[in-house]
This record gives sequence, structure tokens and C-alpha cells, in this order.
Amino acid sequence: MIRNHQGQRNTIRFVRSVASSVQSEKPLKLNEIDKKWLRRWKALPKGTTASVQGEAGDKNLFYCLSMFPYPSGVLHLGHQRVYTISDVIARFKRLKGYHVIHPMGWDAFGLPAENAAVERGINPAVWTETNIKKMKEQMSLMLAEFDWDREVNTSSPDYYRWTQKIFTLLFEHGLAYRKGAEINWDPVDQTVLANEQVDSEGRSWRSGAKVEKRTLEQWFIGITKYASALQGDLKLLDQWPDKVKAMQKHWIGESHGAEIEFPCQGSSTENIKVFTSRPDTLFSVQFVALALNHPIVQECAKKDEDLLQFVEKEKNNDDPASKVGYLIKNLKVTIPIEVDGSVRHQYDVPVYAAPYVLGSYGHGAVMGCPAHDERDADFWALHQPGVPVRPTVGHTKEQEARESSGLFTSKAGRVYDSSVLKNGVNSMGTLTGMKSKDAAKKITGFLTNANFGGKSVQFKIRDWLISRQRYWGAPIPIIHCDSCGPVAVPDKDLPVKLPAIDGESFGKGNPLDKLESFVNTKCPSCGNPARRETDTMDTFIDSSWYFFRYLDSHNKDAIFRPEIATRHMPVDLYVGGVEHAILHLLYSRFIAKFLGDIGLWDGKEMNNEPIKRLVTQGMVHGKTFTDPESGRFLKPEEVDLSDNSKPLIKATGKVPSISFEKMSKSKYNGVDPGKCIDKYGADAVRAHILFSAPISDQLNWNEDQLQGVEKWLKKVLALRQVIVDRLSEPVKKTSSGTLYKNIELDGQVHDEMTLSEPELKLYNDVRLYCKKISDSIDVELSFNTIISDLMKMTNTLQSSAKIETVKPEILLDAYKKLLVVMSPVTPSIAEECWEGLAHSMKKPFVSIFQEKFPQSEPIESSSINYNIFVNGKARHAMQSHRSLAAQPHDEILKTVLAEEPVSRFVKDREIKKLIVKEGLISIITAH
Ligand code: ANZ
Ligand code: ZN
Repeated sequence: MIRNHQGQRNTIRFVRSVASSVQSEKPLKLNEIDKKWLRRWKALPKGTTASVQGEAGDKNLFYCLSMFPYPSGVLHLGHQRVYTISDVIARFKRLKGYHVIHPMGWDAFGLPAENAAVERGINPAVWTETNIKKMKEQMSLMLAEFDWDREVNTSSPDYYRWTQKIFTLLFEHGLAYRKGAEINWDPVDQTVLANEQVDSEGRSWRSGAKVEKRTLEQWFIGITKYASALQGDLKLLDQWPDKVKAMQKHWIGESHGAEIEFPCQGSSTENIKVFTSRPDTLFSVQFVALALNHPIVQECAKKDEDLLQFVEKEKNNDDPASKVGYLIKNLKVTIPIEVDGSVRHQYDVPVYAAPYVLGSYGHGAVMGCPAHDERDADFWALHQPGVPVRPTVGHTKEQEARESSGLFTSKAGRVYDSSVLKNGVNSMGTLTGMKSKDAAKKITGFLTNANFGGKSVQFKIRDWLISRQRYWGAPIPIIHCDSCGPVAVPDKDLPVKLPAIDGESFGKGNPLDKLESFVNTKCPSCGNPARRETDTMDTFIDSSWYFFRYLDSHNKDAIFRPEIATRHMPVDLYVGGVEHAILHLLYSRFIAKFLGDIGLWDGKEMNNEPIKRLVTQGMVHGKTFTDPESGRFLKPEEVDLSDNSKPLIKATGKVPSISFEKMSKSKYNGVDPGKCIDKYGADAVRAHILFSAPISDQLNWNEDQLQGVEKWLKKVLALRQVIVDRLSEPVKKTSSGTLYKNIELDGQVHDEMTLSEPELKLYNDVRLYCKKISDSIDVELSFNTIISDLMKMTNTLQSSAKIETVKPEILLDAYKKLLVVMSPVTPSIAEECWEGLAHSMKKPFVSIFQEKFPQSEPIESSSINYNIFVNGKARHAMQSHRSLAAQPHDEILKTVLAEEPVSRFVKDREIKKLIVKEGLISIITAH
């Protein structure tokens, strides 16, 4: 009896109408097959190729996201790599019955479009549109299949309207504010420059003028309010690479310690507050250092001309290792407490202004402990030469603490007095002998009780400066009113559209500034004349929420429907470049959390984290030829590649040096994926990209190795005819075999079937490969091994097809499974063979993407192989029932000795010992 194997076969079928006659006589070349299928798939009804399989129930949803590109107009191999990975995963998940979302869009605002406008007088919007068209075409050539009906373009008003809405929401919640901040000012062009427009010598890219720092009022987003959540929730991201989490952690920079107030003498300020991560070193403090913009420095500079000059000279010194400093006259502070916690009144600690203290961290003030901190030690050595440092902490072993001299910076130390540490403090009271950690706690407690500070947590992360003095970005939706201050543009007036601007207006700063019709407006609150904000937003804002918009990209009334976002978020898998490991992902996490907090979606399960699993792919490097004598990079036409394995420099006949380096024009090592696809076909390029390196590793693009992939694909193509021939041969008598139950062949389950050894092996191998490949894609993301397993699977099938007694239906089943399993990687070749099969078998063609990924299990065979050892030497191998090993020893011996090679070696000697394991029997005899 034959019955349908549950779930194996999809019921949506359609009969191909156009193409059955097109089956060509001559087999197509690899690079023609993808072109053919590109055409054919386009002509097929929607949903019949990479169909949305299965209903979008709540359990079988999969959101597969890849980082959307900047529309530069060219798709490079890096893009090819990310999009191949996400495409393979999306196609695979569909075959597994998931409802997959695999969208694509454009991160379209930014400087290059504006530069193109400056250089070529092209409108940035037009330039962007043209590039998008080009890149879409290139994506289709690589057979990447995206949900184009979800497409977003961040520079389109339909999109930035909602980016602006997010800004006004942040503003309403007190998370967007204005404050003075430094910008790069080009004094010749009279314009603000982006950091990328300032070269390494600090000159403008256009005018060449030395760039100046100026302070401008700018918009900030209060991401620091989320610092603690962003740090704490990293632990929920168990499917993110550790390296990315470490980078985020470092960027957020959570630091635990204490804030301590040092009472002052000689300033109108009562106390100087510092942050320290080492309160245990309080009694080692020998100076206090202040950032140059510290209020006390500013105040003292008014009365001290020398200090004023020092500040002027050093204010742009951002060298963290700088040791320069200025001893502030007539100002002293005191360590606030004695070692017993009582208040101390000895104003004996000098105060310096020093540029190594960051104005933006902690309280812009440092308690200087030259005995325990390297920078403080260097500073002290320069400013108080010969004055000994005062240690209070040393090695946990007293003897070692006593003997060591010099800096002790470890956090794992112990407190000692001067009886152990030379030049230390005479008595450390009850702190003596305490471990650093405990002493820190105790001292912090003292400080709290005496009202001089207490426990504190600081973050390195700063608020997010989003103002750009640029045209090509989303206008910040704010109106400045003299009486109301900054007012958010009301929803009904969104989007604030970018006005069209003619070519000549570009080039000098932000053309919006000069556009009266844009700037002059009315205050939405009081109706008086007011000015529109002309800054546009950092493009990181655009990309911090695009994955929400994909889910509801046509919504005209809302940013997205909360229920839809809640249903599909978080993203199941995000693929992209490690260069976005810090900022883009941090901003995305922040905005997702904010949107969750104000009720726009509910991601409670993961504290509103937007991304469940993250994969970062490595760089693609190009083959680079250099002249070993001059070190000069060689152009491809300078190298004789007629023998690929032995390249020669044409001019000299010498062997060039070969390396793999980041692709760049100056190294002539760039590779155009379009040309590769043209030459080898999209499938071969896709497979080669995956095969060449594990996804997180650097990929050295080496076309020589493509031949292996080509050979494999040709083998798969040729196998079709072999299988078809076998199917049409008259039925042969099969050799004897074993009867097995529940044999699944081509989706149908046979209650019983006799299988010979080679049939069983093929049947099982195919299923094991299917399982292994499935795990490689789904669990391990080990794409390079998928290709090698597909190759092995092909070889297994090829050799089985040569064995005449193997039943053709078992070969057919194996071949069909191979095609389905490889189809996510090499869609056009799988489809080509699939169609060819249907055609030869006179069956209607149904796209392979209507299939399900093979799931049936291998047969647990009852007989297994036993290796027989006699006196330690392998003498024989035999098939026997798995349960043999469980039999009594004399039974086992009876079976084993019945085999001639065994009895030959045992002879009639006495059996001393018998060792039995599954698959192994070892006999030890007397001599
Ligand atoms: C005394 C001390 C003793 C410190 C010692 C360190 C070691 P993390 O851990 O990275 O948070 N610091 C505080 N504010 C600063 C600022 N605005 N600019 C530069 N440095 C500043 O760093 C905290 C430590 O950095 C603080 O702990 C302080 O030096 C310094 F053996 O205080 B410490
Ligand atoms: Zn007003």
C-alpha cells in the first residue's frame, strides 16, 4: 500500500503552460541557466516560486534581515556575500514551511548623494533613484529574492515622515534636546564639515583650509538615559557574537565606583566632586586634576592670566596621554575623611588644570593617586619631581607587598600602612589588611555617612549628536519661536519635506539655511512668525528603525501597526557587516526599546530587544599582485595568467608576489560581481562565496577555486540523464536484501521494502546529509560545510548510480532530495534539473520551491558491522545483528568462530578472554 507521507508534498500545483517546449537539445552552459530562470521565474504567477509557504501562523514566522545598503550604484562582493547568506537562509526556511519575511530597502540619505550634486550638478534625489535602479538589477542577477513589496527608501517622504515622527516622540519624552557642541568649520568655504570631510591633517576636503573647531547649538538624543538597559540587556543576546557584545559593552562603558567630594579652600565653590573607580585608594590622593572646561578652572582663569593662556593653548589637546598641567594658585583641597571615617580638615592637596582629564566623563575631575594609577604617576613625576608617592594598597601577600616598590595598579590588592609600604600612611586604622574590594566598600560607607559622596555608576557613552548641517537628510521637525522656544512640528504637518534645490546652491554648507521659503514659517503653538530648524538628522536615525517599517511599509496612517510589529519582532536573524557592530546596533537597540516603552510594540519577552540572532560576515579581500622588486601594485594586464597557477610579470618574466588585500582601486584588485556572474553563472558564484570561508572569517576571493564548484554543478546537471536512463531501463532482478518497514521514497511511504546493502547505504546517507545540511544552515550557520556536504552527497549518488542492482526509484528519490537541499544555494541549477526531470518523466513541472525540505529519518539498521580482533590484530569483519553484543559469551564465540578467518587464527587454542563492544569483538587466546 502506498500512502502520502505527511507534509512531504505541497498541494499548490500548477501546470506550466509556456515552457515545456523550450527544453533545448544542447544542455545549457552554467552561465546561461540563471539567465533563463530569471526570465522564467518572472513570468510565473506570484507565490509559485519562492512561495510564501504555509499560513502565517504565529509559530512558523521567520524574519530574515540583511543590512540594507547605501545606494552607491554598485553592488560589490561584500554585498554579494551578505545577500547570498540571507537569501540562502530565507529560501531554506521557506522550504521548511516557514512564513518568511526577507525584505530589502535603501539607506539612501547621506553625503555621497550631496557630493554628486556638488560635482555633477545632479539632484541628489535623482542620483539616488538611478542608483537604486542599478543596484536592484544587480541584486536580481545574483538571484537574491527579496520581498520587494516591502521595499523602503529612507530618503522618500513616505519614510522620513515617520523618522520625523520618532524625533517628535523623543522630543515629547524629553529625549531630544539642544546644547552647544563643537563642529568642524571651514573658514574658506564658510561651512560646516562632516568628520569624513576633514582629512588626517585636519584640512577641508574641498578648500584645503585648516579646519577650525566652533561651538554650535545642536540636537542631541538622550541615549544615556538608556545606558543601563542597553548594558544590562546584553546578557539577553545569547545568539550574538561575543565580540560584538564586547564592543557594545566597551562603548557603553559602565563603571562602578564612588563619587567623592573634596572640600576646597580658595574658591567660591565649596567642593570638587570626582568620580573614582577606586575609592580604596582615597588615602593615596596627592593631587586633584580638573578638565580645562571645569567651572572652577573657568572661574580661576578670570583672575589668573597665566591659567587663561594655558587653557587657550591646550583646549584642543585631546591626547589622553598628555602630561601637561597647570598648578592652580591659591587653591587647595582636603581628603574629606580620616581613616576612621571622621571629617578631615587639612587643606594640603594641590589642584591642577590638566587636559588629560576629560570634560565629558564623570565630573570632569580626577583624584590623583600617583602610587596606584599610571597616568597620575606620570603626571606627578613631571610636576612634583622627587616628591615620593604615597602607597596605601599593595600585593595581597604581605611579604611581596613589603618587597615591591613602584606602581601597584591592581584592583585585587590589600590595604597596608607605612610599616609595610614605604612612604605610606602611618596608620590605616581598621582598614589595615582589608582587601581592596572590602576597603572600597567601607570607605564608600564612611563617605556616605559623612555626606561627602557615595556609591556611583558612570557610563562612557555620550548622548547622541544627531544634527547635521547638510541638505540630504531628514529635516529635524522643529520650529523655533521667540516666545515658545523650540516647538515640535505637529503630526498633521509631517513630513517636513526637503524642498527641491537647484544644482548651483550645493557645495557651500547647508543650502536649507539660505532658503527663505523653507526657513520662514509660523509657530504651531502661538502663530507668531518663527524659523524652521535647518539641521537634518544623522542617517543612523533612519537605519535605527527600518526593520519595523518593513513590516507595514505601506501604512499611510501610522508608523506601523503595533500588533504587526509585536507579532514579527524581534528579527530572527540579522546578517551584516561587523563595521556596524557598535553604532548602528546600539542605536537600533535604543530606538526599539524606546518604541516599546511608549507602547508602539511589545517585545517584553526580550526587554524590547530588536534582534534575536546576529551574524557578522567577514570582509572580502582581492587577489593582489605586486612586483617583488619595486613593491609596485600590478595591473591585471601586466600579469600573464595563461597558467593560473604560475602567474608571471609580462615585462620581466619574473614571478609576482601574491597577497589578498582589501579591494581598492589603487591595488587593481577589485572584483565586479556582475562580471563574475556573467562568466560563471550566479549559482557558481553564490556557492563559491559560501564555500570559500566560514561566514565570519575574511574571504580571499580566488577565482581559481571556482573550478571545483563548477565541476560539482556540472556533475549534478549530468546526473539527471543518468537517473532518467536508469528509470527507463527494464526492471532488473535486484540482489537479495533485508526487509525494512516504512520506507519513504519521493514523498511516499511504503509499508515494507527489501533493500540491498548499497541501497540501504544510499538511502541512509542521503538522509544523514539532509539532516547535516539542515543543521549547518539553521543551527551552526556553517555555510562552507554545506557546500562540501552537497558535493559529497552528489558523489555518493553518482557512485550508487553505477551499481546496477540499485533500484531506480531509490536513485530518483536521492536525486530529488539532492536538488531540493541544494536549491537554496544554487536555485537556478536546482530548478533546471527539476524541470528536466519532470519533462523526461512526462510530468507537469511544478517549481522546486514548492517542495518541502526532506525530513525523513534514516533506517536504524538491525545488522551492523563487527570488527574481529584475535590477540590484538584485526583479522576479520562481519555483518551481524546489533544484539549480538548482548548475547552470552559462548553464544558470541559460536557465531564468531563459525567465520573461517576467525577460526583460522584462533585454531584450537584455549580462549583466555573475550572483549565485546558494539561493533568490536576481541579474542585473546593462550599461546
Ligand atoms: C582614582 C584612581 C586610582 C583611579 C587608581 C584609577 C586608578 P573607568 O574605570 O574607565 O571608569 N577618571 C575619572 N574621571 C575622569 C575624567 N573625567 N577624565 C579622565 N579620567 C577620569 O575610569 C575611572 C577612573 O578614571 C577614575 O578612577 C579616575 O581615576 C579616572 F588607582 O580615581 B581613578
Ligand atoms: Zn510660539
